[in-house]
Amino acid sequence: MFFLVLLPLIGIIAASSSSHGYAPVSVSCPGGQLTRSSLLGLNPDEKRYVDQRYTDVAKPNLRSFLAGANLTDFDADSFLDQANPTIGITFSGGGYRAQLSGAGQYAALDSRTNVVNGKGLGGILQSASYISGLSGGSWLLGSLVSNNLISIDELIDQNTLWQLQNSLLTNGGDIANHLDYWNSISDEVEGKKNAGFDVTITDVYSRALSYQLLTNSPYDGAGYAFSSIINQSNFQSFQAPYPILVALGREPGQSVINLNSTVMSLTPFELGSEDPSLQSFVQTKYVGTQLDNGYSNNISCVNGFDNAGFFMGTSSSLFNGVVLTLDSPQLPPFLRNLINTFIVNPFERLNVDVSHYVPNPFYKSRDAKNSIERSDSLFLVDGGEDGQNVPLVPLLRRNLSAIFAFDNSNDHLTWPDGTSLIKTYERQFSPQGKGTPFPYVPDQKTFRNLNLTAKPTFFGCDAKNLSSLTSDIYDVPLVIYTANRPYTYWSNTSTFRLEYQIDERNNMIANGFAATTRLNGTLDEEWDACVGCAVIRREQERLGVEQSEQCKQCFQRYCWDGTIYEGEPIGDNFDDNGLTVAATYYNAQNVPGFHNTGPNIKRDQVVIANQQDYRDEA
Ligand SMILES: *[C@@H]1O[C@H](CO)[C@@H](O)[C@H](O)[C@H]1NC(C)=O
Ligand SMILES: *[C@@H]1O[C@H](CO)[C@@H](O)[C@H](O)[C@H]1NC(C)=O
Ligand SMILES: *[C@@H]1O[C@H](CO)[C@@H](O)[C@H](O)[C@H]1NC(C)=O
Ligand SMILES: *[C@@H]1O[C@H](CO)[C@@H](O)[C@H](O)[C@H]1NC(C)=O
Ligand SMILES: *[C@@H]1O[C@H](CO)[C@@H](O)[C@H](O)[C@H]1NC(C)=O
Ligand SMILES: *[C@@H]1O[C@H](CO)[C@@H](O)[C@H](O)[C@H]1NC(C)=O
Ligand SMILES: *[C@@H]1O[C@H](CO)[C@@H](O)[C@H](O)[C@H]1NC(C)=O
Ligand SMILES: *[C@@H]1O[C@H](CO)[C@@H](O)[C@H](O)[C@H]1NC(C)=O
Ligand SMILES: CC(=O)N[C@H]1CO[C@H](CO)[C@@H](O)[C@@H]1O
Repeated sequence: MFFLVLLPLIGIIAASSSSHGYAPVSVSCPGGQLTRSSLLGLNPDEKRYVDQRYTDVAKPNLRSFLAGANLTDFDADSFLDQANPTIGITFSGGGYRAQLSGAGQYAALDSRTNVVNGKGLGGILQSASYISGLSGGSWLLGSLVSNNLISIDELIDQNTLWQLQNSLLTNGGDIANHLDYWNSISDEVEGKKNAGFDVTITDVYSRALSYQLLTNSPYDGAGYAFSSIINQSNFQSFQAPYPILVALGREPGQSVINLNSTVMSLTPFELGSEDPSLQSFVQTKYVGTQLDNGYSNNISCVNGFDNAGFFMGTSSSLFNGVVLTLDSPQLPPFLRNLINTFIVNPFERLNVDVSHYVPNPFYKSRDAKNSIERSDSLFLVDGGEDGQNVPLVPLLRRNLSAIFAFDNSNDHLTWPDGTSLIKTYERQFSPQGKGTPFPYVPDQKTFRNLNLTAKPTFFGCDAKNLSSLTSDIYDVPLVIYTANRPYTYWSNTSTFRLEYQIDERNNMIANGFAATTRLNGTLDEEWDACVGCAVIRREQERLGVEQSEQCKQCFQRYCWDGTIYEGEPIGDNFDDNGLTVAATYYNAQNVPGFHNTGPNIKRDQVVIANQQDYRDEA
């Protein structure tokens, strides 16, 4: 028995020394079934984490947010003694545009952000139970949680992560001058192959991504497992919302739309889907292990397949294609051959975005109920490919009171027009969407012409009006929708832009901050109170508590009231509601709150006022 355990270990040690730990390794199996049915409810480890976080961290932070939000005729303490409002935050895809806009949106919700002048929504991040992201949003979320939930201020100050002036592909130069970089990537991917695993373009691309997103860990995260984030101090002390990266199940040669997609959640504890096409989860740490009905019939199991960069690469696999532009004689032969396979083989080329999870953890030789369980391979693709570019579905399955939905999609001239929300709204009526009730939303024309992307908009403001969607109306979240919008910068940069100078990066972040804070609170000084009204709304309704006059007025300003726009298209109205004309960014130092420009500006760009000062005033 001893002998049997040692044999695989020897192979592994050889593989990992050349692959910097990117190759999965053999470990002894924990025993028992490593998969579980989602019909039994939430993963018990997740539930323990989220419950304890709620009591120790989220609720106390919500208490102080509400106490500081200047809500009139509302006693936060006595309300929270009887109610438990819960919050989710979700970030759309859209490449670096989404990552950077999302970073500003995240900073606006983070109480650690040093707000120099004015108001943010600091404390919402600390009050949230869940946070999800897909594609470019998964780069944001995956990078932050893999770095112990670093704040954006600190990330900018450290100056090691997100050095986007170095292109994703070349790491800041041409291939010939960066052979070390390419040799490392090649060795790492080859190491995984030598350990017996399928490798695809996702592996190459994931490693390249990691040199931007996981720079702080040895070999840029080559050995960093997504399951290991629970060992970080922030998770150990329940400071982090529970993170969910989103990808989709899709077999090569197939296509997905919102109505038939399998939405997969990639979390620190488990990976899988509640959707009827799977209804199963596997322990993240053991992905890569050969399983039959969740059992290993080998004494050794696999760890390390769940590389954090590989998970982010899976969620954003639409970008795999950019690697094909690298066909260069200077690349290491292993890499050149791998890339070449995808260039010359038309089928592979068409499916270049497919990430291989082989062996399929959900495989069942007996009693397979669906095509995923019948297949020996699991194929995952970019979470946005079904048009649901804001990863709401996993949050909808968790009955939150309010969800902050940040949409940095490219729907129209690289601005969002509500398409993602519409897809999620429609999906609830399909068999796959059962159990994901989502409030009514209008069509794209209404989003654009009634200014629903021009400022934050609330959907599902009145639970009673949701009764034709579900009988559990208080379990449907109120959605606080914030679309990318030019407040201080033309933030509609191309999805496939792979390089940003540091000042451009910071301007994108600052604009995301402005979009989330109503431009430093200048467009509505009651904005934080209105957000408070939205967060408490469902629990007030559940308890039959009347809204205050202030909250009613907030809802008149921010709720979509059911109107559908029937007139001629007006356009984007970038100057509406007094919102900044983006041209002012050229004069960014004159924009309220932005002490911008010049090479040395870091902190002040992102943040606007000393939140503590503001809190003390309140
Ligand atoms: C058990 O796992 C080891 C290491 O992964 C592998 O080499 C071996 O083939 C497996 N044995 C069986 C019976 O699957
Ligand atoms: C967390 O750390 C402990 C102690 O180092 C280790 O045994 C465990 O495997 C780690 N857990 C994960 C999921 O990485
Ligand atoms: C999903 O629907 C699309 C559009 O109807 C179709 O092309 C595709 O084959 C379907 N995929 C699956 C997996 O059913
Ligand atoms: C969410 O609510 C539905 C309907 O009330 C319930 O069936 C389900 O178990 C709840 N899920 C969670 C995670 O609380
Ligand atoms: C950005 O938005 C402006 C205004 O709608 C538009 O003119 C421009 O073409 C957009 N840029 C991109 C890259 O789509
Ligand atoms: C209220 O419900 C109706 C359907 O019963 C729907 O058409 C309308 O859009 C909803 N209004 C709002 C504001 O969600
Ligand atoms: C949308 O904004 C434009 C431009 O400011 C304004 O003219 C129009 O009245 C607004 N529409 C609504 C419904 O508020
Ligand atoms: C709090 O709200 C009141 C009434 O809306 C307003 O007069 C006051 O200036 C606000 N205080 C702060 C600190 O925003
Ligand atoms: C620089 C600047 O204009 N900051 C403003 C941000 O918002 C607060 C509150 O609305 C103002 O007091 C600051 O002057």
